[in-house]
This record gives sequence, C-alpha cells and structure tokens, in this order.
Amino acid sequence: MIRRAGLVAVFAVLMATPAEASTTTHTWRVGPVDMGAYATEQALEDARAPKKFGYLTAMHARIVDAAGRPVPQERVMLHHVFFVNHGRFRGDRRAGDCRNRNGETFYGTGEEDQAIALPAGYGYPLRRRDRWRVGWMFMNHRHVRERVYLQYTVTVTDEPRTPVKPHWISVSCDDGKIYNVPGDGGVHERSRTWTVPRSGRIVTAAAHAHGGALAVDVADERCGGRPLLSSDARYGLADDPIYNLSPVLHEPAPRSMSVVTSAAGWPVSRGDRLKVTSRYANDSPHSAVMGIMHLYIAHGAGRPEPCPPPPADVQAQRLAFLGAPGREQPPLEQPELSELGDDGVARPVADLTGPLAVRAGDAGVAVRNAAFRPRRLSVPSGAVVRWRFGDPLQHDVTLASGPRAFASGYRERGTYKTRLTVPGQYRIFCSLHPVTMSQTIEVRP
Ligand SMILES: [Cu+2]
Repeated sequence: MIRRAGLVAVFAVLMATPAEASTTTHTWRVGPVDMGAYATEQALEDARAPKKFGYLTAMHARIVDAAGRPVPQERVMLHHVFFVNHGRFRGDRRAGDCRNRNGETFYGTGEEDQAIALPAGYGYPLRRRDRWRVGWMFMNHRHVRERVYLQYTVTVTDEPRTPVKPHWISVSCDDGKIYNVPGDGGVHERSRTWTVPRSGRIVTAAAHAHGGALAVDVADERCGGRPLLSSDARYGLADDPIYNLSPVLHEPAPRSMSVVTSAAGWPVSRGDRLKVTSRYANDSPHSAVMGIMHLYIAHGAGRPEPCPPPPADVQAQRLAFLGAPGREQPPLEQPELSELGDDGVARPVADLTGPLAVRAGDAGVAVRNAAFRPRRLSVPSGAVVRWRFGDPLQHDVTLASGPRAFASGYRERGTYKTRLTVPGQYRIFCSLHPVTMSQTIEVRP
C-alpha cells in the first residue's frame, strides 16, 4: 500500500520534469605524479569524463597530496592545466584559437586558481561518449621530492540548460602562444582582434596570464573600442611564501585572475570584432608570458541594437587566496640563476664561473647534453646570438633577468636566435631545467 502511494508521488514528479533530474559533482584525480628535486613535469593524457548526457555547470582543478590536501604553490606549483573535449568522434568538437583544430578546450587555469561556475540556467553540453584529454604542467620549487595529484571536480546536471560554447583567444599565436614583455617601461599591451563566429551572449569570461600581468580585457571594436569586460590580476602580500623562495626559479604569476559572469550576458553578433588585450607591468622584463581570454558564449540572438548597454548583473568572482584581497601591482620577483650544492640544495648565484668566450660579432650556442655551451659569453651590442638545439628532451632559452626579455619556447631540435641590442648582463636559463642549465651573456656597449 505504501509502495502504491509512493508511485503516485513519483508519477507527479515525473510529470513536473521531463526526467528524473539530477545534479552530481564528481571528484577525480590524475596521477600520482612523482616530482624530483626542482623538477618540471608535463603531460597531455586521457582524463576521466562524466560519460553521460547533460551539462557541465562548474569545474575546478588543483594539486593535492595523497590525502587530498591542497599542496601550496611554494611546494609544487600548477603552472597550467587545460581540459580538451574531443567529442564522440574525430571532428565532433572543433575549436580554434590561433587555428582551427579538433577538440574543444573548455576549462583551464594555473597559478591564478580559477573555478568556473556558469550563471544559473547555462551549461556546457556533454555527451555520453565524449573523450576528454588533460594537459598539465607542474613545477617543484624545492629540493624535496613530492608525490602529487591533479584533482578536478566537475558538476554535471541533466536538467535543461542553455548551451554555451567555450572560446579560447590568445593574444599571441607564436610558438607555444608565448610572447615577451621587454621591460622598457610603462604598461605593455599586446592585442589580437577576434571575429565572433556565431551570435549569442558572453555569459562567463576568465583569463590565463603569467607573472607581471595586470589584466586581460575585451573591447568592442564595433562600438568605438569601448571596454566590454576584464579579468583582473591580484597578487599576494609581501609575506606570501611564494615570494620568499630561494632560489626564485619562476616568476610568480597572479594569485588570482577574476572570473566575470552575467546571466543576462554581453550580446555579440556574428562577425563582430572583439579586441582582446593583455596588459603587463613593463618596468622589468617578463619572458615567455601569456594572455589568453576564455569566453563562454550562449548561442542565440545577437545584438538587439548596434551598441547595447552593458548587462546590469555583472559579477566578478575569485576563489579565496592567500593575502586576499591582495594587491593589483605585481611584486618584483625575477628568476635567479643558481647552482646545485653537493647536498642537492640549489643556491642563488649572481654570476657563473668558468671561462668567458669573447666574440667580436654574432655568436652560436649549443644546447646539448642538458647544457649551454659556451656557458659564459661576451658579445658586442647588436650581435645576433643563435642557439642550436639537439637533445632528446625539450629545453628552452629564457631570460631570467637582464636588460630585455626573450624566450624561445620549448624545443628538441632547431634553432632560436635573438639580436641583443641593449648592453648589460643577461642571465639566461632553461625554464624546464632551471637549476642545471644556466648561461650568462655580457653585451658590451
Ligand atoms: Cu632544459
């Protein structure tokens, strides 16, 4: 009898909603990843997906230990993570940042630690047979070995939602989407104009940027370049442990980049030109930076008028972070060259030791056996220095500190060259092997 009464109640619920609606938050892990002393590790691998029809409404990823406790950045730093949906078959999900490709990046973050929570009523559509891949890069800041995991949480609902499509827009389409902020004063801006492929409304935006970033914003070229939205950087306070590491192997990125949302949305029409600009403090050089805007667009009607007013329900969100609300200006934290002691501990050094190779003009450097040769080089101002890569593992050439920024991007083969026109002492390292691969170049006036 009770069962029968229950059936009536269930039937009433079924009438009210098309199916038994459910919302589930999954917590999954990638790993373990064993991090050697001062090691950088990266991978692009398959990742567990919800395997059901529905909508993703929220997502977050972070580094944790075996017990599930968050690992602080001063131990192991999440340099970046991104999740790509390859869909049910090749070509099912296609997206393009600098060029179109198979797979659709739908969530990403890094040191700026962002969680995406789409506004109520929206969701990223999922299919049961979607295949996910995850790309990640971690860096161990210390001589202590660490065993860590990437833990990600995904909230999925099978309630009806207005679907959103994620678009990743990098201001740089160069190798690895990196570029350099030279360090010649003021605020450095780099922009790329992106053409909206399909009408709708932007409902969520967030940016990925590196150390020195101030903001990544979007302006509306159709309406005189007026600003639409901005993801703003916040840095920790002076006592933040991330600014008290020795040696500094990596310029600390913002503790937070804001995630902006609006349920009403910013209407955009197909063919509109949006100018994405990445802004960095330019008082000191920042090598190999990024400026990537993540836009989530709900497709539908475009602009109701040429220049509609901004939505009234805009919210800027941040996860809690150490030192919150933090500061807007980046601290001056330049990477240092270091040398490994017999005890396995790296200590900062102002200069390298060994013979100095003095050249009268252009110079070549071999990147082989995980070393730069010559290690100490002197060239006249205006000389072109060319690095030749030839190792079975990836390296890069990155300015740690010096008069002007430059960086090669990761590579195993090929060459990278730059003309050094500003005299001074250039401290250079491989950002993947910062304590073992360093070089100095003196540029004579
Ligand atoms: Cu290297």
